[in-house]
Amino acid sequence: MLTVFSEKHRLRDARTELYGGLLVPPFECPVRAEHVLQRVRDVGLGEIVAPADFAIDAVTRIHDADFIGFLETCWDEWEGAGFRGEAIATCWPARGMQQHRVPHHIEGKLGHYALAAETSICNGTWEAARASVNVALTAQAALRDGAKSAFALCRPPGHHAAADMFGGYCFINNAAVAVQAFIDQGASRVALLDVDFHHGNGSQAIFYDRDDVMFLSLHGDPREAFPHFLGYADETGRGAGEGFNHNYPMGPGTNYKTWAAALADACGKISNYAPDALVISLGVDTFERDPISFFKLSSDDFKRYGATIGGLDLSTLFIMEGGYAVEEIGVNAVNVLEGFEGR
Ligand code: SS9
Ligand code: ZN
Repeated sequence: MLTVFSEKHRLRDARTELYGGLLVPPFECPVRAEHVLQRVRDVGLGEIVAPADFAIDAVTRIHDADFIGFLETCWDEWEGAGFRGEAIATCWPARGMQQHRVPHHIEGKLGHYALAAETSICNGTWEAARASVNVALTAQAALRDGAKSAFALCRPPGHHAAADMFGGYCFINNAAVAVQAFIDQGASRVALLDVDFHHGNGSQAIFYDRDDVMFLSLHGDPREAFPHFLGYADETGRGAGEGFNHNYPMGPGTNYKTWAAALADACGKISNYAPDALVISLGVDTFERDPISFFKLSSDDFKRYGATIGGLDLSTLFIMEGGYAVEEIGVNAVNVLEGFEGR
């Protein structure tokens, strides 16, 4: 399987994450991608290529242009305002306040466009996010050109990013942009399966009204886990999209047996939908030793479920999302790909 990787991911190297009331080194850090790349090399998964440059149009098919403009200029505006730390949102349009007017001051803009406060914006964030979506689009183009599968080693991740919101370590929704590329190239139906520990709130929101994209997510119950305010089982889609959104929230301590039963159900729905392409939001923070999550999958379980996904026999694009046990992230992510290939 082809892997697409950009060195530019390193430009996303924030010093701070607001966690438990402390500013700590971010869980979402550059060494994550290096470990995955090393494992791809070690097992000889296949060719590794750098991304092509894509026009921003592919991104604005999914994201609002004003939001993209904000991401581009946020760091300069923040520095220009005289702040000394990294850019962190501290106030929001909460209940009863104006939701739609975008303030001029960077502090107000941050509150408007942020869905959470853990994700600091720093110099280089925009360039890395731009490179990350180019990685996804390059891998997508390989499928368009006939490849059966490809691995987009994206960093920063994307599934929490909505049309006009960043947060949960995500800025541009790489998977959603890739899904839209398939549709724009003529696909009638695309399935987006999110196996990251966290609910893919951004992806769900983006496709919630649509029947040409089925979104399915297996994740920590939002009553107990980030993003806390979306990801319930009764969120099934709206309008034309009714019946095309499927959430599988699961509680603390969920083991492989329970998780795999949810995956089997999701695969049944995907199979019935008969999509032209399958996109996987591949987060491996379901791992038993992940520092911020509560599922109990072992490294071997990743290989097992890769085989289940391979059994669907669909054109499949893997997009890297989360996974914070950095020592094991390479083995776990590549186990899914090897399982998929029947190795
Ligand atoms: C955990 C706080 C989680 C954000 C997590 C984003 C994961 C992206 N107690 N904060 S895959
Ligand atoms: Zn996650």
